Amino acid sequence: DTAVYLKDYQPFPYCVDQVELTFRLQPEATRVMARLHLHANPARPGVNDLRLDGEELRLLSVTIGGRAIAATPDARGLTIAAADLPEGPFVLETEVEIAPARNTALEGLYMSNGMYCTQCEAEGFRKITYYPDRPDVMARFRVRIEGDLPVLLSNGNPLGAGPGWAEWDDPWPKPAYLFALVAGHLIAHSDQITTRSGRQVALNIWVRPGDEDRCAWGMESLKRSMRWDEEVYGREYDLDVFNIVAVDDFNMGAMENKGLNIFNSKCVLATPETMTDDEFARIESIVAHEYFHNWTGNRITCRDWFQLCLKEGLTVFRDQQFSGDLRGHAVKRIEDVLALRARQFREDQGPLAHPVRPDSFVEINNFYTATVYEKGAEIIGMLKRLVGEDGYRRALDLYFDRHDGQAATIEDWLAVFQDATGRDLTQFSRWYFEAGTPRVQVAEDWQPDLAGGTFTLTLRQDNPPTPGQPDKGAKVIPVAVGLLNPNGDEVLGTTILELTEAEQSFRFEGLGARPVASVLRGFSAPVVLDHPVSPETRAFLLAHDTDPFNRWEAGRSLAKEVLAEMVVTGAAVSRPWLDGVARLATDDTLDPAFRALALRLPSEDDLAATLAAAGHVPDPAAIHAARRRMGDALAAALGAELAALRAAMTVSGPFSAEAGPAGRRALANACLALQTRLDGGEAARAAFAAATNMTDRLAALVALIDIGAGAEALAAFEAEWKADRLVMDKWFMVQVVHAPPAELAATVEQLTARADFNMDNPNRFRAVFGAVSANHAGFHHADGAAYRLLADWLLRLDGRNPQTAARMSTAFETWRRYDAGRQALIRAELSRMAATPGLSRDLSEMTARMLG
Ligand code: HT7
Ligand code: ZN
Repeated sequence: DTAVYLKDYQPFPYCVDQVELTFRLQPEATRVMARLHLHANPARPGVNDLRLDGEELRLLSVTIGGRAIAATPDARGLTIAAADLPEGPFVLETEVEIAPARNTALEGLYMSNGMYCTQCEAEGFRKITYYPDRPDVMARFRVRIEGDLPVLLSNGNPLGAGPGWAEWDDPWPKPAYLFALVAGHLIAHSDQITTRSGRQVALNIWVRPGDEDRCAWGMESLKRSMRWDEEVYGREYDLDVFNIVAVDDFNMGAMENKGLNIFNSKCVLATPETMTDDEFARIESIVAHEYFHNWTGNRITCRDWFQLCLKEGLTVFRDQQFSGDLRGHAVKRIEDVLALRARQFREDQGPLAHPVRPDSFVEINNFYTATVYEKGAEIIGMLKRLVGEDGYRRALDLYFDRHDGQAATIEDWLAVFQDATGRDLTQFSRWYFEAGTPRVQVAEDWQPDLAGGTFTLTLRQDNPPTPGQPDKGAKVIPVAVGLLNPNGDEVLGTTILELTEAEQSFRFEGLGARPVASVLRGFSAPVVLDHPVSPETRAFLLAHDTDPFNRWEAGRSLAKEVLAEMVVTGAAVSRPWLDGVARLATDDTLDPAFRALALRLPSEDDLAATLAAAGHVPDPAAIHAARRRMGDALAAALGAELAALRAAMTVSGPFSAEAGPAGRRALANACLALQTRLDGGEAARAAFAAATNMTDRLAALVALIDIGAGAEALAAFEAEWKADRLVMDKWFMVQVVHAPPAELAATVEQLTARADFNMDNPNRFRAVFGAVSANHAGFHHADGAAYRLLADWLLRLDGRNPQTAARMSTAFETWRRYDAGRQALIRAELSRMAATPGLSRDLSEMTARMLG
């Protein structure tokens, strides 16, 4: 399969003014009639054939202006020779047959539990009908659905409906990837909202009967998102109806189809009994994310798929702002940075590293990555920091004014910032075009003098080589800095230092005494900070930093240093860390959610990355053992305070998923996990039995599994929830993530042999195999059993759902970190997958890139 290159972009030679689609739904033989109103595109003059994308379609007829055309499709589409096309505007009609019931790839039109649904981003529409399936071809869609089902939905506003049919009209021109259709026996949880200009909008969450009591949180989240976008970005909704549908079989979280968002049921359905606080928060942010796409993605879309970060980076940035506004910015920032480091840094530092705006791909589905999404959002955060609140607002207003209705590029995006603020962004644009995580080294110098002393911070940046990009120039890196005096008072409030050269020094005068520097406050740039300071200074910042992110970060850095020392030299857990974290955890003046985060130990994968970056070969078993020792020491240090803390965090009254009570539960459950290491599971057993919500119940279950005492609780959990797919996914997942390393492969074999393990359901597959690699010591067990098992299952899945198989193959992306033995084992699995006949384009691109 050949690569597609950004440099080869050309506008499509034809414009589609209007599309009329008729669907006659049948599981094995759905008919799709398409009428396309076309005219030549003046932006691409000349004599041009008309090339339509189309895959896995049975072509029944093609006509132009009512006249039949003899056109023979190939495996990827249909070409109509220029000679067969009239001079002026013309109408092309096609009829095809497809089989949604046999579509296990969940791309195009497919069936999930008897319901028809679609997934067209990125290139799924070509599995529905012949069409120029590219985002810069925007057209108005009118859709007629015929089928023996009570609910028939598509994009836009309803035009009319009767028994067995419905028609929809979307007044907003859109690319085909935003097309959607849903048909089934569905029930709506309905509400409404009036936009600030007075438009009445009907809101529906459509679910399978029985799930209607799980929609209230999703609906609340939707209404909050709609209000927030009006208030913060001045963006209003633009149709009479906004539909959300929950689907059980779905490759990702959700999809922003115009006026008809489709959600993985896991990402929208929630009750306190079935979903944890983290899942409630996730639902809130995904509902917001998909809603925000209505402006950043739908009204303004991407010219081509290389520009994916234009909509995804911006929409992630917006959903992060929204969640911060609702739930508190400090805790949200820490959570976002944890996720960024766990997924994006890992990607950026390995063989799959790619620029936020890539310049080539084989399979675009492989580029829905943490780099495009999360690093894309970080770049916007840096832009905002550099141009300020007002500059950002002016730039965004200009973006919406200038590009509404268009398919835009990153150059357009940067131009609105330049035009709105006057700032030259030429050097800044490297963030989009160059891969890799910059490393910023910090050196301090203090010169006492009569004027009160001079403190100098010297910052040095290194931009490491990444695949295809050996040399890189200096980036613009906003480094937020604050200075504290020895009493912990701030002597310099947060100030942005702009690092634009390989090395720069910044001087601060008249401070009186040597200050303590708090560097990269708020994680002001997505870089690895190398700021060598003593454990005492870290402990000081953990106790006193006025920037909450850096206060947490001080504890985190200290924990990593201590853990690394424990792994490498077998040292004991250090006192400054234990005392500092214990003090923070018991400080009632602090937000419980923040305290819970301070108690969380660095993950084993994170530690492996840290050790590898420091030139060590990480030993997964030693890391696992050291981390357990560290948890035990923390439990012992807090001792009897754990029970008292839990009691103080009791939440009374009816369940609420808001940040306040969720934070209290988070701290209580962090304490329960530690307590369980001391009391043999007594408190956790009681907590499991008494729990009235899934957060507390799952926390108690995990605490018990972690000490090898989970059997009884697992059986009780299964007995209670065996009929509930979403809850049982958690039951599968916790057993794999928390399996003792040597038992991981056997645990997976036993779980996958069960009748309720269904590999065609991505949630269930991910519950088991996503958890395999999350169990770091088990996945990297020296016998290689887990590597083999995962590769076997990825190969099986690849034949049915290549997109999910390829995405999950990233479990292997860190393979070069490990010792020669493990490297050989993983290389063998990657090579075996790569050499498998009939491997999908998706998985073959991923294995090739990982093998380098
Ligand atoms: N824009 C969507 C990305 C997407 C997707 C979603 C579901 C299934 C397959 C998909 N391929 C691409 C989701 C989002 O970022 O909002
Ligand atoms: Zn998105």
